[in-house]
Amino acid sequence: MASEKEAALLAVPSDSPTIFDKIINKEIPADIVFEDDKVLAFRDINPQAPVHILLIPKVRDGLTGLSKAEEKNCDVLGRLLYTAKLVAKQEGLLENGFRLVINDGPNGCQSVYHLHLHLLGGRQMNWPPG
Ligand code: D5M
Repeated sequence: MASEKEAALLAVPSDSPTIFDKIINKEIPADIVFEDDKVLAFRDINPQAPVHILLIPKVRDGLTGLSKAEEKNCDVLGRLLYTAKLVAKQEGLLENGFRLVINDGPNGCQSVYHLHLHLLGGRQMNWPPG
C-alpha cells in the first residue's frame, strides 16, 4: 500500500465524489463510532495512533478541503469540532489529551477531497509534526 504521503501526492484535488460518499451511503463498510444528521465519524483505515478517527460532514457542500470553506460552512465546521470533543470523551482513552488535524491540499498531505478532521490520541504525540 502506498504511504499516506504518496497517496496524497497522487491525489488530484477535485470536486468529484470520494470514497467517503460510499461510507456515508453505507455502500462500503466502515467502523462508525458516531453519526447524527450532520456528522459521521469512523475509524481511519490506516491508523497513526491507538485512536485515529475521521470526522466528516455528511453533506460536503463544496467543502473538498478547509481551504474551500465559505461563511455558509461555519455551522458545520463548528459542529465537527464539537463532535470531535464528544467522540474523544466517548473513546475513553483520551482523558490526557488528543490531537485534531486537518490536512489541506498536496502540501498538507490531503489524499481524500472531502473535508475531514483527524482525531488522534491514545499515545504521547510529538511536536512539531512532520
Ligand atoms: O486523510 C485521508 C484518510 O482517509 C487517510 O488517513 C486514510 C483514510 N481512509 C481512506 N479510505 C478509508 C476508508 N475506506 N475507511 C477509513 N479510512 C479511510 P488525508 O488527510 O486526506 O490524508
